[in-house]
Amino acid sequence: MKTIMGEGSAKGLRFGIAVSRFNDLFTRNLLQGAIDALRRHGARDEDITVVWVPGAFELPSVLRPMAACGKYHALIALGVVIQGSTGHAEIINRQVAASVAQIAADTGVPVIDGVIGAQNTDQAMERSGGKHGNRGWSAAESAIEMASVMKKLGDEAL
Ligand code: INI
Repeated sequence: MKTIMGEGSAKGLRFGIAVSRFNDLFTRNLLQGAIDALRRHGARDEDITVVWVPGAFELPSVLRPMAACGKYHALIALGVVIQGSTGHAEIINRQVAASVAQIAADTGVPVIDGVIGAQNTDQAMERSGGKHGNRGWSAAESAIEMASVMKKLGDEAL
């Protein structure tokens, strides 16, 4: 039996982070959490690229070329979509999640969905450094694990 598992070290790995300015009161905390986690696990600052976009809807527009360029071992999408009265938020959430999965499947580069879907600002606060932790931090940990596991898969004759 062969078991392949990712490791927790980010040493020598390159990461791209796409983050939305919409709701930046919260997305700045997500970004800080993600960067802290990458650093804490051994990533160097010169191996982290951050790209800002207007809103969560625009995240896939930059993630696709970032995934296709071959530079990054894993990508992280960060945003906060808060439910309004129109259903617009629900559409954005679904579209972004589907696009992120599609980009990862098309390119083979892991793309971690760190977009928070919140009912209100309290929920957004709780998940961007509040009592439910920081989704940016956990997204970065997933990115490290996936970067590591994909590297191992590449080294293995499957
Ligand atoms: N963008 C977000 O990142 N979060 C939101 O909650 C949000 N809402 O609710 O409207 C939002 N809208 C903007 C959207 O992402 C695009 O930037 C805009 O539609 C232009 O394409």
